[in-house]
Amino acid sequence: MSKRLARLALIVTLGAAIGLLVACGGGAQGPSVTVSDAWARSSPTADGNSAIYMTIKNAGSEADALVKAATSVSNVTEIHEMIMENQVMKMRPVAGQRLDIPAGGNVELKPGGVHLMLIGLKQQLKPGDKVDVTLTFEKSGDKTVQAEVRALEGMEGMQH
Ligand SMILES: [Cu+2]
Repeated sequence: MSKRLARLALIVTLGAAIGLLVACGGGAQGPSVTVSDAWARSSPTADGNSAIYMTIKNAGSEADALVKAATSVSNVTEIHEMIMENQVMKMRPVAGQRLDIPAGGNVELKPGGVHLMLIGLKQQLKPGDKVDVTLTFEKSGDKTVQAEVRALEGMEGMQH
């Protein structure tokens, strides 16, 4: 290789390295998902069902989706939503068990809205207890968060 070619090769290599640094340093690529204020509804008995609520925030530039949830305290965990049917609020599994978390968005799981349904409790959930929830996101992968058990005051007769 001539001296001149060698210098050219070096410049090209440096250029590529700088380009890579810029691409990685941007930080705005892809989704950036964080979960806050996760809590579980207390249960009066050691069997039956319960629900978990939380806020999922995506500060990134790309949408993500919650595609699965699991806990150690229930046999099954499903993503549910509430719908109005003949003037009655009903819940049903979210289509395809896929909850979109839009880029720059905030998705709130709360009583009367979208929730994680704990089906077939293995133990009673008492206020103050902690429940580990593993959330699987389409792009961000698995995230485990801790939900604190709280009583759902004033809504005893209402499910979820
Ligand atoms: Cu439900």
